[in-house]
Amino acid sequence: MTTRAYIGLGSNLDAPAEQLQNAFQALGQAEGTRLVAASGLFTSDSLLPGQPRYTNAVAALDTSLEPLALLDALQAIENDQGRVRKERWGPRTLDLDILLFGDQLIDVPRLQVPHYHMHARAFVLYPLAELVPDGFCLPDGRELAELIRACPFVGLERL
Ligand code: A4P
Ligand code: MG
Repeated sequence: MTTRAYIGLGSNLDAPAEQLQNAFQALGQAEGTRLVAASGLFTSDSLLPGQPRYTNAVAALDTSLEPLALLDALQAIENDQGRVRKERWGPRTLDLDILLFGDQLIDVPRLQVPHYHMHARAFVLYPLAELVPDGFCLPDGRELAELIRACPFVGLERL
């Protein structure tokens, strides 16, 4: 059995667009997962002042992995691409977040899904919208199109 998962990609160090292209490739090669689709790349200013601009995208995966095994696989890809965890929210070569895992609600110490704040982040919602069918809803029943209407495109640039 496979589950459709959506992964948020972000980078603001060391050629972000290349980091994301490499990450899409790595996601496609990860054991037990298949890359179904990749969104376009979007740039925006960091939510934290004083950090380089971010490039973000979203990937759709079909995976036979359990959620925590998928998180392990994503963290291995982050590490392969030179992620150094110094401080939470610090600049990074690659950040991979599990946005959605089927329609599951997950709340364990290592993993909360849906990813917190995804419902209010333009750099998540707009690329996600490129990959989902019309009328797509989050597990809490809120429609993606509605979240997007409440979250203007302002400051986002599609490469
Ligand atoms: N974790 C819990 N839930 C999840 C999940 N759904 N997916 C845990 C992935 N990981 C999850 O993550 C810290 C821990 O969160 C992990 O060990 C995992 O067990 P991390 O990637 O080391 O830390 P982080 O990314 O620094 O923290 P966080 O909270 O994910 O940061 P955000 O929210 O991603 O914010 N501005 C723009 N324009 N674009 C961005 O992408 N990103 C950030 C970082 C700030 N500003 C930004 C952007
Ligand atoms: Mg993260």
